[in-house]
Amino acid sequence: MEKKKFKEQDIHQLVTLQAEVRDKNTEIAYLETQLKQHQQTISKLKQNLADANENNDETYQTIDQIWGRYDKDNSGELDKLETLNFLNEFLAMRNKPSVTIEQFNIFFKKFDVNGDNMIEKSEMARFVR
Ligand SMILES: [Ca+2]
Ligand SMILES: [Ca+2]
Repeated sequence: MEKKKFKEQDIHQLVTLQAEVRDKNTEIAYLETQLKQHQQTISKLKQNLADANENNDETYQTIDQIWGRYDKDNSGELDKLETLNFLNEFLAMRNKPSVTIEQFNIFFKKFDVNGDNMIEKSEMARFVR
């Protein structure tokens, strides 16, 4: 009697374990699906990042091309007058009217991110893009 009871317990334990294994397998399958989705998201993000870097390179190439024309004193930054010349020519290229001093000051403040009254290349990159 004692032996039989023991066996039943074992069987019960085994069934419980089997059920647990089934649950775990279901969980694994679910996690695998999730993993696949995350991997897809990651490769999409990687692609976006690669595209963004490509755009970035293009942006900097454009800036390098125009920079020399406007950075008259070769300081590596555009001061307010240099930026004004750049902006007006940039707008003319796009058939837009020149800015007023007020508009220019607003523009300048917006793009002079670090507030040193100079436009650096990194600040220009924000504008060209
Ligand atoms: Ca300069
Ligand atoms: Ca600045």
